[in-house]
Amino acid sequence: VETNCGNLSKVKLTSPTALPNATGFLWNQNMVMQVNCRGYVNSLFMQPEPAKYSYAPNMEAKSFIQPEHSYFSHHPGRFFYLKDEDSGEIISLPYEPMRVQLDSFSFELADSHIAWLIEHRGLKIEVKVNLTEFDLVECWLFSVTNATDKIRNISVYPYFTIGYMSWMNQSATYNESLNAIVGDCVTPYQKVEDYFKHKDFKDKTFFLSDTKPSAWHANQKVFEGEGGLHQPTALQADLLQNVDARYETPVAVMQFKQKLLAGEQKSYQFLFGPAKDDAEIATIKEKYLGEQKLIAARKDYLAYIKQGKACVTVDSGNAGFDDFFNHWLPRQMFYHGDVNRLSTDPQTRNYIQDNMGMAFIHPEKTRQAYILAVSQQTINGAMPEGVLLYKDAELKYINQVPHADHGVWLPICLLVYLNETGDVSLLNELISFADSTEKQTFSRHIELALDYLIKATDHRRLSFIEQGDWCDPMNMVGYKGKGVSAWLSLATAYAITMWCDLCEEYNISVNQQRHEEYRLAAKMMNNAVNQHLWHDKWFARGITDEGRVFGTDKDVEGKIFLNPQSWAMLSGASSKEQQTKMITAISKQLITPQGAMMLAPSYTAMVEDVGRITQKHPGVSENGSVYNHAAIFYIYALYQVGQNDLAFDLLSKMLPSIDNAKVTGQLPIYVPNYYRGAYHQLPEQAGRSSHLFNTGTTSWLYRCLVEELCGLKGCATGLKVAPKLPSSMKQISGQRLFRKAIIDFELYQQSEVDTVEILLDGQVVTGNILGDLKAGQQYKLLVKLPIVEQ
Ligand code: CEZ
Repeated sequence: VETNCGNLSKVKLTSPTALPNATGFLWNQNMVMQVNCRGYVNSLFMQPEPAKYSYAPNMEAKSFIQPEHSYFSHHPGRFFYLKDEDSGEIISLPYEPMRVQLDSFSFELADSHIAWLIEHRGLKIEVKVNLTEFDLVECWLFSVTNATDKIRNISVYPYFTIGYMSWMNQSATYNESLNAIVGDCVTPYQKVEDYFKHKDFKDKTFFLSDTKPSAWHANQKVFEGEGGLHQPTALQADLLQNVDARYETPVAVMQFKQKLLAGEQKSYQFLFGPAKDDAEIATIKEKYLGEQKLIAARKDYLAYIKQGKACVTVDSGNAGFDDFFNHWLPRQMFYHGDVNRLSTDPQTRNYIQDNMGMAFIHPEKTRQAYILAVSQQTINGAMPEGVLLYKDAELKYINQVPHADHGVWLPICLLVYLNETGDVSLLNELISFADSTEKQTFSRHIELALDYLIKATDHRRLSFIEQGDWCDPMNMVGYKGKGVSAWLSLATAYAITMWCDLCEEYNISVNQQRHEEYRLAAKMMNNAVNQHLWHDKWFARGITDEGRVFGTDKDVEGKIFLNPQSWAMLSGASSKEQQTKMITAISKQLITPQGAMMLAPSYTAMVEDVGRITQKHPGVSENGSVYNHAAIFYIYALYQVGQNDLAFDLLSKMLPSIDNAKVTGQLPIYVPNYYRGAYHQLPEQAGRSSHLFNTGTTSWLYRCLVEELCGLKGCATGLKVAPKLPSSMKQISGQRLFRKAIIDFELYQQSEVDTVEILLDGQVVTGNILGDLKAGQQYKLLVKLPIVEQ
């Protein structure tokens, strides 16, 4: 694996077998594709619910993208068979399905395209794919150069999976006027009302080329024949037999017979995607087919991805670290904020946290999102399970399960928006409710959410958990209506405190008496957690419907959970002394080379008063993986209590890098939702990446970089300077965009100073707030920090 920094970052993998599951991803508002280094692809588009156009060979259940996705030989992919007509040798590119060892291989991930550079027996091949800014189409370019001094006769056969489209009706054939293979189907349904919903579906899959093929094939089984995908029977003939698929599984294969003179290059352009009808395919063809059009589309798509530039760039001297924070993390954060993980009903907590990240990129989007979220609150204060993003969207899957935590996120995440923008006008926006046209200010919406949370507590003032809190699958702790959550009680106390602090800091006019009551409520909840859930060295996770306290040393499995410890630090429930004990217990039981596990030991059998989480495989997802979302809460909490070295150490462990790629199996272009845990139970699998790039981690990780590590955090009166450099990082420089001012900064530890010294454009700053930064102006900030001893 290699990376190179600079304006256009690229990550390269030079073997198809070293990290066989390594992937990159491309997306736009309407589709996403995850591309595996060996040629497999997972892709979906929105119509407006997620749908497929390149299917697996069997009927798939609809679900979110799976962790540790498994690839198999007939897995959907985009492959190219290549026949040397002179020697008869056949290979497949980029690697699957034939798995022939290639002379050289490079899988390259850039901002807005994914490419392979391959050499084999004197042929140089480049395969490149990009998406467009809005349309539903993959743009592929396949170029082959004869690098020898002899004439070469070859056949190129793109093999694009259409797959098992439908049990009702499916077919595919070559359409001459479009110069495309077009698969067609009827999305299966049984209810008559679905007919009307499906009527306008894009039930066609097209594979279109700029070059007329010598022959084609659209029938997967016949193409493969007895040889299998490894050695397809159809490739034995001089020419493909132009075979349709009539209710057989469709595929898109074309053959291009080509003579290449010495040094000659030949390129083929292909367009692949879903469409409603031939007219739509023709429109896409008109828009994107042709060299100039492709170049223009690539440029626009790059410009779209570049909109994800965030507010900080850093130079720490560690190229991998810088590249990740300057490039890949903002890119991933932008994906979350801009397209909401391509869901039409994102879970409310995800929506709010993903949009917290957007405050570092396009805060006006955060503003809109937060207004939309509270407009779906009911007048009793309850926040919805998910936020519906279009008129006919419905709450589905996990959003039909009652979770008790949705009210805490807005008061917690709102501060980032205010800090980045200073825009207090948001708080006075008048917004209606899901079940009432009555309008209330944004502030009032937040307070109604807090009132609801405060009421949703038991006689001890602990928060009911219903069928889950932040932890989705902790569904049986309180399903009978009694069980309570330590984490949610702490999160509620934290949300209340954040809200009261924010109002004070930003001078928001409030009902004083109400705010005093809020402060008191937060204190009482913290006290209740201490009284009922502190167990000697750490906080328990909750009390079940049966009254059993769990997440303590008495348990054999699930003894200690990370979240209650982190959030006790945030909410102010824990004393210094307790914190020391918690940190020690976490270090002993939860820390692994990839970071902090979410709980330990992982459950190995169902616990009926805890729930579905205990049925997940040990070390996977919430059952004790290094679940990065939980790990970043801990890191953020450590920063709040001054544990800067420890925070940085764990943050470094979380970052995907070239060094840990062998263990994680992924490339350093996104932070995954988890690394396998159960470190002591299943050490062999520990550390493996989930390869899932959907995760609430991104915004918090970026927040830690900007507000904590660099300590360049907005506040009511300007930009607060309070870096938290660890002992191992003696300096960091970079550029911070803040309310449209540009600040070039250098932060370094220096033995001459024993207190922080701040210079702005050479002038000493008293206090640590840069008060009157002007939009459009560029500044030079120098911060000298006392040396932090190891
Ligand atoms: O989904 C995430 C949720 O999107 O799990 C987090 C939760 O806070 C996020 O909102 C922790 O539970 O079993 C399940 O239902 C899983 O919980 C998944 O839905 C989980 C996956 O990691 C999705 O990426």
